[in-house]
Amino acid sequence: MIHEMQVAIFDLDGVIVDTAKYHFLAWKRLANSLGFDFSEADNERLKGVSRMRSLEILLEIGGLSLDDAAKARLTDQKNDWYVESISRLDRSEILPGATEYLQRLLGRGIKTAIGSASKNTPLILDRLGITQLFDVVIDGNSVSKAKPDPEVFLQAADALHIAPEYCVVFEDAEAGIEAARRAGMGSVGIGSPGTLKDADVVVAGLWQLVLLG
Ligand code: B16
Ligand code: MG
Repeated sequence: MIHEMQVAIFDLDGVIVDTAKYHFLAWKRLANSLGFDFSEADNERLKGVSRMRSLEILLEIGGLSLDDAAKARLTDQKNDWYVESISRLDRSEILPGATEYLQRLLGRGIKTAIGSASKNTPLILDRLGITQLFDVVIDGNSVSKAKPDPEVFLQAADALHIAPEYCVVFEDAEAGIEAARRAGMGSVGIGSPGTLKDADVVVAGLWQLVLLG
């Protein structure tokens, strides 16, 4: 049975704003400081992935193996550089159609939520000036299991007291689409149908949904 959407849950990076480029610059700077290079293609592997797991992938690329204390120092360093760049974010970096689509949903009485892996979510929403467009924000500060685990999306549904089958997740990463499926929610992939083949619907960006009305 197909249910009409009552809650729209949005991933942040890649759906509302493209912070991947700033993650990339910080990870590349870290790799370079460790004596190896890190390409944009490598960065694709980090999208939607938690901070510590991202470092582990980066170290794998550089052929390095470090203890937990050293890894914690490196993730802190990367995050300091990343926060430095996102502190300069402004509204012009909101992805096309995101604000319009959120306003449309709220006008129709549909609840909105953020379901992101990023611990920097509050800062990013604040810099973009869109915190008030979300009824609930669930992010890396409140979840213990990373996508494809459904925890982040289930917490959002729970906070809004709506059953998962009435929720739809908007995601740019395969792991996020898988998390939506495991949560028992519908999914809209943001990106290419080739990569997001398990999504119920795929669009190039939220602007396409604004066009459809
Ligand atoms: P932070 P999303 C994810 O955001 C990013 O795609 C991923 O590259 C990043 O490592 C992760 O957040 C954690 O971010 O280091 O800021 O806590 O796509 O889940 O909105
Ligand atoms: Mg994402």
